Amino acid sequence: MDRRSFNRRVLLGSAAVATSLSVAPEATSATGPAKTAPAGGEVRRIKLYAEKLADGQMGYGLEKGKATVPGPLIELNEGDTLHIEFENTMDVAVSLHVHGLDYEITSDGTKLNRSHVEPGGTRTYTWRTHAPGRRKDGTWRAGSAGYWHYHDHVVGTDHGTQGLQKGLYGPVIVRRKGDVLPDRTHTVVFNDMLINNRPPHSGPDFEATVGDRVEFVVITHGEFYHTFHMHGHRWADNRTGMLTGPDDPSQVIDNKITGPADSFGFQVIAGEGVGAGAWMYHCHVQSHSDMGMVGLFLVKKPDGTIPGYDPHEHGKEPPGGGHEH
Ligand SMILES: [Cu+2]
Repeated sequence: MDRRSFNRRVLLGSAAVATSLSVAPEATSATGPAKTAPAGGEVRRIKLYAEKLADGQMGYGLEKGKATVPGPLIELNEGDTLHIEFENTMDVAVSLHVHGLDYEITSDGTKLNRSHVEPGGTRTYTWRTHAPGRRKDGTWRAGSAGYWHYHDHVVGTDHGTQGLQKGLYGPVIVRRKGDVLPDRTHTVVFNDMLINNRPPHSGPDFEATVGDRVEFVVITHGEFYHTFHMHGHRWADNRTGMLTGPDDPSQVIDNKITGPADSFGFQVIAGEGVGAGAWMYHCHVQSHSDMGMVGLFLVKKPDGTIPGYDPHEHGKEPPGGGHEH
């Protein structure tokens, strides 16, 4: 991925998924060779802001005044280094703590080692990634590739408990050279009894057209264990969520237990073998789904219609944002 396409992905961040409405049928990836991730090794730099939102929540954003919950998707390729110029625009101390990546203790994002940011302050956090390889002692060292996440570790308590409750979290994807790239990526965060800090029974809903290659990043925060289930679609329970071939022993699933700070991801071909429809995804702990931990994967026909689905009947707001590729 060259620098320009990286910037497009990161900077588009939470740009509305509305462009998917105009995706031509021939642009769907399942009909041609899949695009794949290049080798990493680049040094990149972004700005990130922590902000209070109008509704009392808190979010991370790539531009001032544009913070979102979840925060922006940050994508890297194994071998990349990312310098994040982080600014705290809030009146409480905050931090940035990442899972899965390499960072020195000065980028830990905790008060324990003074790597947080006081109100009005700035700090550069540096995240590094590496490809897998053999150590000198002969053992195998895992690469950084995976579905990871970042979050505050300071607001409310020394573990960022209140910051997490208020929305200071976001997704990180590290790709390995050759990993299949999706058409777009959506983030689902089970945070206590909410999804993406939205009111119960209000999604978020995600739109696609039959044949689109859609990636989901699923993260859990808070106090509870959940089970993520998606109707009509399945994935492999491994690093990428995709089988590497006919002999890949990974189990294929459509339901996965996930606890606080867990993260996983997968790609589906929207409507593959099942067609268009308003496909539910939800926590499968029955009381949790009954209390509103449910959203829709709205898979449209090429003509834009969804059989059997009337949005007004469901009293739905427009679908939530996504990260277009
Ligand atoms: Cu649940």
